[in-house]
This record gives sequence, C-alpha cells and structure tokens, in this order.
Amino acid sequence: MKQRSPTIVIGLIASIILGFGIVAGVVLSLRSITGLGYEPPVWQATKTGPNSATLSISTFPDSMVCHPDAGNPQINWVTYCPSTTFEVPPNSLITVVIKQYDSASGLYNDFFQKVQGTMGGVAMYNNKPMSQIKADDAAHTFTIQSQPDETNPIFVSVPLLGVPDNAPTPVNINGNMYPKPNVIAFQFRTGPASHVYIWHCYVPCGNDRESPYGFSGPMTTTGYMAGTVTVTNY
Ligand SMILES: [Cu+2]
Repeated sequence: MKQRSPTIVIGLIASIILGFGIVAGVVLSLRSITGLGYEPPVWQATKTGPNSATLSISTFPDSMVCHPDAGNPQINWVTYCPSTTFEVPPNSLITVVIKQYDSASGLYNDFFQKVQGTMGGVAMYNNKPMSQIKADDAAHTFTIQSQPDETNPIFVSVPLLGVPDNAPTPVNINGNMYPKPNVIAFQFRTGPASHVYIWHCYVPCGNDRESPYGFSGPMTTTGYMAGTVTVTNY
C-alpha cells in the first residue's frame, strides 16, 4: 500500500472543508438577497405611438397571483404586479393604468392623499378625474421619486383608492378570488433616456398595517411595494 504523506492528507481535508465553506457561504448570501427582496424581471410600458406608451400594472392584497411560489409570510404580502422593475421610453407621454384590488389601509401623511406631478394634476378613478382622495381611503400610493443628483427630476405621486372592505369577490385570477378592481389612470412625461428613478408606496400597507409594522415586510422589500422606473430606448 502506497503511503500518502501527512501533508497531502491534511491538504485534502482542508480543501474539502474550504469547499463546503464556500458553497455554504454562497447559499447563505443568496438567501439573504431573497430576504432583502430582489429585482424582478423588467416590465416595459407598451408603446402606443412614437412618443407615447402605456404601463399596465396591478396591486393585489396578497401575493397568490404575482409571487405564487413565495413561502410564508411573503405569500400573504400585498404586492404590485407583474413586476416592480419598470421601463418606459424617453421624451414620451406615459399613461399608467393600475387595476387596484386591495382594500384601504389609510395614510399617516396627508401629503400623499393628493395627486401630484401628473398631466392636469389629476388621476382618473374609474373614469372620474380627481385631484385627491380621502386619506383614509388610500390602499397604496404610486410615488416616483428622483435621486439627489438627478438632472431631470420627476416627482409623481398618485394615491390608489381602496375597494370597500366588504366588497364581493367575483373576479377569478388563476383560482384566486378578488373584488372588482378600482381602475386608476394618470399620465406623466419622461425626459431623456438613461435616467433611473425609484418609486415607492407610502401607505403603511405592510404587516398588521399598524405602526411600526405597517412599514415592514412588503414595504421594505423590492419586488412588492417599491422598485425602479428606468427611462430607456427599446
Ligand atoms: Cu402599498
């Protein structure tokens, strides 16, 4: 029998331990990325002309439709859908259409009950133009903000009207029942390409919907209640 040198044996054992360590490290760091949220696949506004596009999205009271494979507690989290990573064309009039299936949680900060930064200073709520809603009636907001060094700043904020708590649930999406959504539509203009904006919901719609937990869970996780709007050519 060939005698192996003790140095080689120790080396082998060390590399096996190191190998497991690296694999465990990668697995753990990937897990923590999921925990912080992730950037879901890009959802592009559909071009409707040379300088116009429509971004069609939804908001749901749970993640059954949008994150069907999410475990607990994420499967019960409120979420924007089908993504939170949006792309819109430059120098264009963007029409955002949101089907809002969730009931109201209400706002803490009345600043966000006003429609701001849209064309005409209004949003259409089921085809009715309004410049604000009652703070208590907000289910979510869609609020686009600019980074501090942004040379073409955009601020758009639209409160999304909640459906009544006791609304019937006749709408079946992949076997999940929801009320008839409120349809909220508004328009804003984009500037040059290659600018990235962030957006966020400002209704404390997270866990238990109470301070401080209303701002946790989906409210601190990209892919649910926050994301990006990138102005880019496509
Ligand atoms: Cu929200």
